Amino acid sequence: MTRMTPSEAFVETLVAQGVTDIFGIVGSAYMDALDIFEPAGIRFIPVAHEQGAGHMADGYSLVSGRHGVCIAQNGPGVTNFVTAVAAAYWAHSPVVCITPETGSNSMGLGGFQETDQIPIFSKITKYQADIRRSDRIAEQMGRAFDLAIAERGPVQVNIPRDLFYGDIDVAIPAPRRIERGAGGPESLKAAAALLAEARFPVILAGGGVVMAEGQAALTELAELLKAPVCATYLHNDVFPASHPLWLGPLGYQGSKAAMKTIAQADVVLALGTRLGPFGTLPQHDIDYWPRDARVIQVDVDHRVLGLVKAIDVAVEGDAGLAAADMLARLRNQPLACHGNADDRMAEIGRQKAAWEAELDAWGQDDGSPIAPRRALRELEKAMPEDAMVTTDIGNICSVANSYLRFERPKSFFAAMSFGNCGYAFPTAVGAKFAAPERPAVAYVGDGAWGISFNELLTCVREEIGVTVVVFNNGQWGAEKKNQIDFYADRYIGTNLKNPSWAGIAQSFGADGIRVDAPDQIGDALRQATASGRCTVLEIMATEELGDPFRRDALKKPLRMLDKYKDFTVT
Ligand SMILES: Cc1ncc(C[n+]2csc(CCOP(=O)(O)OP(=O)(O)O)c2C)c(N)n1
Ligand SMILES: [Mg+2]
Repeated sequence: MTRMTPSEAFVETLVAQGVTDIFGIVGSAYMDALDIFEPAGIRFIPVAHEQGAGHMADGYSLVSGRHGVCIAQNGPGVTNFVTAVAAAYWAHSPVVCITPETGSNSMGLGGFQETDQIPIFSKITKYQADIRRSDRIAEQMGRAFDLAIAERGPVQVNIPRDLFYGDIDVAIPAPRRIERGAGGPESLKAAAALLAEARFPVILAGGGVVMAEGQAALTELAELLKAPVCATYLHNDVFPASHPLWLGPLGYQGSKAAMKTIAQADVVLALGTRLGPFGTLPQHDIDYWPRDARVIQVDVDHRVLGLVKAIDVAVEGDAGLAAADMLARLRNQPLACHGNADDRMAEIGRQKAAWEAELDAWGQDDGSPIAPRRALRELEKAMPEDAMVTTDIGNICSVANSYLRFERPKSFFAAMSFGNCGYAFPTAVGAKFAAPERPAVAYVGDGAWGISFNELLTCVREEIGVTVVVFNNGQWGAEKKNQIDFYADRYIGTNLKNPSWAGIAQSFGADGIRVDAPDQIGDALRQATASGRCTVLEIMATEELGDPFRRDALKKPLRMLDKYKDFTVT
């Protein structure tokens, strides 16, 4: 035990957990601790809005493999975190959200900046350290940091502001990292037996493979089985796009080659994925999920095994270790899938070629303003090889799913199933802080840009060279698409009147480039990513829109009252 102040215990626990960067906005609530961040070796990154800090912590954690940490003033600063923490929850990001609270000496009196901060985060965190005694700060905080990694998700550290003061005897806990395993031996044996019998095995690889750093084991297993590899929705970086067995992502605006191939599977190995319902919805009018196939699902979280899809074998294990274990079991066995491997390779080749030809045909338009698919194809071709790309929620950003290919993991970050507009840019900023040597590129629609462009302030102040591609189509396009398809073209709230986003960027002190023609896109992207400066590429896009997100969840409107009868659509 050492005698120190609670602020010192707080900062020493951060140091013990390896924290070197914290995103937030200053506040009196934690200024006593903030004052010693620098001598502790912790950089405080001041942002424009706490939501931005939360997303930056998310991007930072996914790239670094360490915690992303954010902190704010009690009350309004803390409530500004909510959207970002919810997004991190569904992205399985180990974000530590530090929420100083109103003083324990006046709690309940409705003094200043008071709200009950525990219920607000209760459904979007894996663990909440609600500190009520200053001499437990280090112990409870250490546990929160440990659980963020062990359970892969955000945690909250809630500290009444008066508890930073005083003096305590304390031992700073060392981080505890729990070793993972491949899974139960019986389930792994059953999984290997299914794979050995399979005549058309397909691997569906999810974010768990990236988090487990299991790409090498996945690749070896796929090569042994000559099994094509599909990526789960928005996990396009799980398998190298140049690999002959690569097929691309399933899900909204995903790869037709992946969909048409998995539809033929007799055994699916779902590796490191919860098989989220949105990610396997029919797309491009293809209902591809192979209902008759036998499914092996591997995940570290036993609660998601068999939750969404019917499965035959459940393996509670680390995706990489489980893949390595199955590989070892299968290596010296006769495998049914070897008998027809050449046919399968030929089939994969045909499906990939057909999908590429379709993408090429869609990307021919030379017009100005620029057709979205042409823009996305040009960006794909000019993307630096080790780029980290984030995408927002929006129609063009979602269509980008067909065009985002990666060679290495930890390269693609999207607003997974929380789907919040405004995610991509601050997440790219956080990613860039974690890996300053890699180009960071955010794809953002003009509507979502209105939510998030304030973080240009952070980039300029902190000299962070993120490239933002803003698709200016003058509309909240993804939602307008619903009004086109379901609401007789009644555009309520979906048309946008934009300023010059390139000009706005310049006035912030960043670079801004307006791009009017497709043949300017490649050079503009290369220039922006090489410049080391924060740059907004404003792509002047047509109003063309791809399929809507939620055709599954919308119905043609029926009105029963006379006054609304003209608003029925049949
Ligand atoms: C925070 C938030 N608000 C609203 C929505 C609903 N929403 C989903 S997509 C979308 C439109 C996005 O428009 P834009 O960013 O311009 O991209 P576009 O669809 O035009 O390509 C909206 C409003 C959301 N997902 N998140
Ligand atoms: Mg738009």
